[in-house]
Amino acid sequence: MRIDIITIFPKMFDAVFGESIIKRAQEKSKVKIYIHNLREYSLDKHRKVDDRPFGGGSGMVMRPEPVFRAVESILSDLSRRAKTKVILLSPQGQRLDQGIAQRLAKLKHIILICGHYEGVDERVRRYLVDEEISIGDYILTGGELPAMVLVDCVVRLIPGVLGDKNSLNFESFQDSLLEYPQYTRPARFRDMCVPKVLLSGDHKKIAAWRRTQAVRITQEKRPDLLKNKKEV
Ligand code: 9D3
Repeated sequence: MRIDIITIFPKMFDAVFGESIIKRAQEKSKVKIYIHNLREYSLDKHRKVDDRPFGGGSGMVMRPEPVFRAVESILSDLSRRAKTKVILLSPQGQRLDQGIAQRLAKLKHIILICGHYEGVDERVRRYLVDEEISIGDYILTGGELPAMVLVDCVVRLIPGVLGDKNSLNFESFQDSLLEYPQYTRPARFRDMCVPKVLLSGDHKKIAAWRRTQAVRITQEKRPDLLKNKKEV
């Protein structure tokens, strides 16, 4: 998969994409991530990327020209536009969830536009963007953190990024449950003991216990996650 990110803060991505699983996924050529500085696509003499809103009002609006030029330049690099989606990170978007991540993970190429200021010129939304995505109902200062969240959850779904264990679990019921209680050594810590079943060596019993616990915890903490599920 190829991911292009258009942003006015390119340095924000270095730490997140330069570590851990995303770093390894790039090294293994499972994903290629390109960060583009929006300012470099501005034809304005001061490389301005924002301007005052027509009709007045507070705040600034992202100008269409640099955004269109950035997307067009990325697309012209490529032989074809197949399985490419242009995505705007915006508070108006559909809320990111695991289903959206799974759908995006099947694409060849995504282009992410990080919104800023009070918003982007509506023509970007209407004529350039295929899809708008939000990461939740709270107000952030821009689309950069949401873009990193989206990349993180999509990249881990690309086959070969995590290893085979994950791909077997793909879209399974287990994925919509919260985690069962986990323990590690020692078996007894300050008089607090690990549940006996986990020390029993009976793998069937352990699996059954974990499943029951996962369902119980999900029912208690996030009953909404179980609502659309039939099999328990
Ligand atoms: C206070 C300004 N708001 C007026 C209605 C609009 C607004 C514009 C831009 C609010 C936040 C932002 C910056 N946020 C994003 O670009 C963003 C975002 C978010 O704030 N929350 C969750 N997901 C996302 S995706 C992009």
